[in-house]
Amino acid sequence: MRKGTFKRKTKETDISVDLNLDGTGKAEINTPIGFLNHMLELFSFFSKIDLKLMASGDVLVDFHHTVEDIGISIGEAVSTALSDRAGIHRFGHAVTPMDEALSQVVIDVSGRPFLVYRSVPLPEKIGEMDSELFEVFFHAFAFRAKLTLHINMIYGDNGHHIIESCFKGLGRAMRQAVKVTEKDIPSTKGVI
Ligand SMILES: [Mn+2]
Repeated sequence: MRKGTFKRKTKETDISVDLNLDGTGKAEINTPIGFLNHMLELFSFFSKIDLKLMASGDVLVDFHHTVEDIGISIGEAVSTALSDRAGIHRFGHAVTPMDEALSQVVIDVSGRPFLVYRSVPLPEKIGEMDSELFEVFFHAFAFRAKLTLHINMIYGDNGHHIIESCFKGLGRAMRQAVKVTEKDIPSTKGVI
């Protein structure tokens, strides 16, 4: 079982993550941001990554610190769980509809942190969450998990649907990318 744990306590946030890449998609998510809880439960379900996340933070300022630090913490735990990344499929992709919305998510667990984020126009807030924070989350996650992540929103009208298709897609793409399908480290360099 490939497991990762990460704890981070600062003056702004207090976060702990326990995850299992070889899980069944069991989520226990407890953050002060309802919409993010909903998104991370979907991510866990579709990735089959068991995810236990406890987070509190200075949400009276705004959600920025908490969202960013949750992205950092999940990314770090994923990186720990992947260890030397031997045997992983490495690539994953998903085109995911949610009613009228469609998004494309592509992952390369490359060891090279990168985010391409192409958004369609979103409402200023989804739930209580500022829409600009989704990019903050995906950036923190990709950079700490050390993977290349492309989030390409293709179209959609409803902000909830558009973002939900992205998080489901992230889960589906991660499931493929971290699955053990190879014998060796999947790079011609021999190192990821
Ligand atoms: Mn929903």
